[in-house]
Amino acid sequence: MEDKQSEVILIGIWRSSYCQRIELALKLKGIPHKYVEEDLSNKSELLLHHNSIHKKVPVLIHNGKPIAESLVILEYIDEHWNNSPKLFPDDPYLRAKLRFWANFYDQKIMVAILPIIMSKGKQREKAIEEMNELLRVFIEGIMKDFPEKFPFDGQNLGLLEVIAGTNLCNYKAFNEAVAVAWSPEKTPPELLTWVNALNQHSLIKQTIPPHHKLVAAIMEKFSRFLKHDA
Ligand SMILES: N[C@@H](CCC(=O)N[C@@H](CS)C(=O)NCC(=O)O)C(=O)O
Repeated sequence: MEDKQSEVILIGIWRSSYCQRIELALKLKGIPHKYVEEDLSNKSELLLHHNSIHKKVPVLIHNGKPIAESLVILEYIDEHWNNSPKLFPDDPYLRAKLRFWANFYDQKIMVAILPIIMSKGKQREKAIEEMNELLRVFIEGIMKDFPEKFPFDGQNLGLLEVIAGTNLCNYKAFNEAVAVAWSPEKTPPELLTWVNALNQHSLIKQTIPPHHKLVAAIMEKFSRFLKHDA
């Protein structure tokens, strides 16, 4: 049981899906918390002090103790508040599989958007193809490893739904701001069905930013690369 003195602070930036995944996990578990919006162009003492190694958001501060790196934070949340909806299954093998696909998502898919944004012409086409291929590998892999999760019941969000939901549910904003970063027709249909169902989840709806606000933020952040697309 949580003690009355428990204090949870999330340092984040609103437009980051690394931060939205933590926000979503806290909401899912019903964990009261304070949210502090960071200014990455002028990093606060709070951030520099609590994540002196990477100096990145998100950072979760629980009773004064900082935890950095979103996947580490999600695991901490699930272990500390272990009585409410679980992000991880109990079975060690399934937990290992889940960590594998979560790492794949972060190490491959989360970073595959930058080569699309920063290139043009044939290079961009190639980067888009690579993104579609990574998404194909991801959806086919998780359908094989977690067949009981498909079709998605629209209710139970586990680790992968939290990670991919807060990222892929924003795909229309990326497509509008950047280029066609993900072409659903070029990936297995189950991926779009899954993402559309995730998009209907009330807590995901509450957590991801409004489409137009996100389009504007992406265009502003990457304006020097996107100018040549106009
Ligand atoms: N691996 C990190 C990535 C977090 C990350 O890249 N955060 C970005 C915002 S989306 C950041 O704080 N960037 C600041 C910087 O690079 O100086 C995680 O999972 O938490």
